[in-house]
Amino acid sequence: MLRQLSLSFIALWLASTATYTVGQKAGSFADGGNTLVSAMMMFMGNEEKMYILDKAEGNAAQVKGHPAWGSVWDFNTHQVEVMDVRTNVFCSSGMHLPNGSYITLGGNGAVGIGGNIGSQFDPTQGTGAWDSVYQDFDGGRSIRVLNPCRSGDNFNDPSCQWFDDPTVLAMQSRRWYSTAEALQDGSVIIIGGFANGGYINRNYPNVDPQFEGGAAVCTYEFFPEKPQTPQTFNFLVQTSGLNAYPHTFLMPSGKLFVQANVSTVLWDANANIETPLPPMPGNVVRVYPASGAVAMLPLTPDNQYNPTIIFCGGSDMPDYNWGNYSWPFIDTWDYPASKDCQRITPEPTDGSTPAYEQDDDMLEGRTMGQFIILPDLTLLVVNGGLNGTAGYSQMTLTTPTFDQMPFGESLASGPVGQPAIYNPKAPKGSRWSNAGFDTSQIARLYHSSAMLLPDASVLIAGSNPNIDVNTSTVFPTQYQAEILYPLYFSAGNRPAPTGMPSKLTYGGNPFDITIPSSSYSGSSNDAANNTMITLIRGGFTTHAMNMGQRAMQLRNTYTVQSDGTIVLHVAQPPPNPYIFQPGPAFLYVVINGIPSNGTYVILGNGQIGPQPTAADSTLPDSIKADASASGSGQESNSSTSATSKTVIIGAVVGGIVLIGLIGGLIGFFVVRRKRASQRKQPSNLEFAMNNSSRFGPGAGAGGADNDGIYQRDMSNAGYPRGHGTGLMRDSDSSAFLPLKHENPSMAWGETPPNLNYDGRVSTPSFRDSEDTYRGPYVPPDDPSKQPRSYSPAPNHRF
Ligand SMILES: [Cu+2]
Repeated sequence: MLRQLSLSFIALWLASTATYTVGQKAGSFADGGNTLVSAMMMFMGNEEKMYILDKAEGNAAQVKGHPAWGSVWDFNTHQVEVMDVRTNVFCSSGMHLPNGSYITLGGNGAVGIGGNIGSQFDPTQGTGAWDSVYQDFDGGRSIRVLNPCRSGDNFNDPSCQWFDDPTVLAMQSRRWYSTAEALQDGSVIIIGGFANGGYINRNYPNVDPQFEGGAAVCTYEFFPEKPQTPQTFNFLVQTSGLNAYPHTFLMPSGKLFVQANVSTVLWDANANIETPLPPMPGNVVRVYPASGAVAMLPLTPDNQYNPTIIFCGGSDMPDYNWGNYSWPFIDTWDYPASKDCQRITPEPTDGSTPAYEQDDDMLEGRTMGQFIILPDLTLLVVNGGLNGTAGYSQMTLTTPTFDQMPFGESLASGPVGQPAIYNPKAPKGSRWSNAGFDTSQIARLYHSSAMLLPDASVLIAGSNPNIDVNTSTVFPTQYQAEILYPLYFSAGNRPAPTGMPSKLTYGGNPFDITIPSSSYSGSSNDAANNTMITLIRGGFTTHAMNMGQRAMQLRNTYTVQSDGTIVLHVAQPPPNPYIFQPGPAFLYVVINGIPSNGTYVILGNGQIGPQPTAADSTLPDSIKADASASGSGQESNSSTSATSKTVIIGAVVGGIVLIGLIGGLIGFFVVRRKRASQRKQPSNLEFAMNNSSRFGPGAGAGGADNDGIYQRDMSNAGYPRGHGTGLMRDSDSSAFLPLKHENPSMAWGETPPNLNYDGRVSTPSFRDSEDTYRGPYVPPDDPSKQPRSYSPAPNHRF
């Protein structure tokens, strides 16, 4: 009786504490919750928190008395909280730092209702300084810093919030649609963009490709700031117009592979020397707003860790059709997106000349398709549309009034709801498959995003091809997130490794990971042979890109014990930080194609600067057991029904008691990253695919290393512009804390600021800078094509 009582009590408690139930059916989409802001940008800050950013717009969710454009999503509970972001982060770039913090770079000027220029205009910047309704500040030069926190942290503490104050920390140039790429020392190069924007980065005819009257930014700079002023990157001049968000990847040599428009280059950014590579076959444009899916293929021992870049989809619209800052010159939504895929190995190890190689076509054309590298080293493509391009507009050259626009402001049509898998190791002709994937009913077009989750599922969110929040148009502002479960979720058990490290080094001593026999099935020797240890960095996602996304297979050998336990001997990453830049990633063990949950790790010493390296790990020989050893795990998920697998993930309502208890145990942490450096799972713990309890509240607390504060030291470096460089110090696992500017009068308060950009005081005599670089395009030979109802496009239009 007592037992019955307590069981029913437990059942009741479970029922009352379940925040949601999901079926983790392989290939399916499940509810991911409401992101409160439309997820234009996302990054996974640690094993718990996904940080989400939107443009400043009229979201219903409020923070500090204004619409929110930042939020944080909890992986365990799917609960979302708004976060205050001060500047307009609209179409910024972003990157991790070596200590696990993230920065977002640039954005747009302040806007108000309807995307109009903010109520306070800054003529020195030609854009809104602040808006009295949305209360956003100009984000054009912002460097926003976030130190990811965990559930046990106090999110009200400033160290868990966005640092966003360009009077303290800012880029040298305004940049919108810039690209960020991490360098081998953990610093970040920031490339290109618009000063003020539009559909594409040019006037037409394009007589001023370098400056476009002040709208184009064909330069690059660094974070932390270098003393030199931003230098011109000639490639951006050559690719003028279609050079926003240039696809950029650090190569093992230290050069950067950059692709924009239909051109490709290898670039030594230190010397600013370019080596041209072949043009893109078929003139397929891959950068925004063609927005092909682009990724670096996984780095593996088989390919000697030598990068190959893959480009899929985008658009082969002729050059004229792309139009200008104001709009495209054709009705893009009628133009089929490309299905073409090309690969290139920019630095062939055999000394051959780099060349694009035709790869298998995608199963359908996609613009705004996005590659997500999965832990099993296949590539998922999600989101996007069959036709058209990214961007949005209220007209085109050929559709001159908004009421004639068939898809509202969207310049794309035909959302593709079915994911597909690209297997880079499969023989040519068989690399693509969408078998087993459901089709989402949510259109994910412009300003959608996707990111790998620690449990190897994928969060898919966002979509808003609209100038402001619009929930009634054909492709509305989307707040509904989904979780996509890749096909390996059909497995009955997942590898449940113990001994996963929290830090990795460049070369040095190998480490052991233990796999209990209960977490796999079949022959132990075969399983050991069919094991990969993969390091996955999801990066910073926006605009169908994942800046910084990178995947690497670590070398390993194994010892199989007679009871089926597999001990993996794992090499550290190769001793070359150019191959996989320092910073955060998730470490997975993949057995027979089934990934474990990911463990959050930091590669490198956590500091910006030269990374310590040691000799490449030497591994012991593999030792097999006799043939009878086998795993005792379930072979496959006995039930694949979405409804029969009811899972309790997280426990928020009734679990508050539990969380409180954990909180009491771990104490009150203010500025701290807690990582389970010695996180160990009980060896008999089974991880069914639907078991996410590993990442339950406070999971990171055990064995937390209480590292020091990672902060900017403003006293140790020159500050030529009153902001910028600082030395990073201390360990990898603590907060990045930008210090306030020495002059407190320059810090921004809650009220409209006294804006002072490097001493340039606003004088309201300058006309709207729009007029200086943007006007209606009048084809010289056909005046009748002039749009009928042109009004200067505000700089936030796209
Ligand atoms: Cu955008």
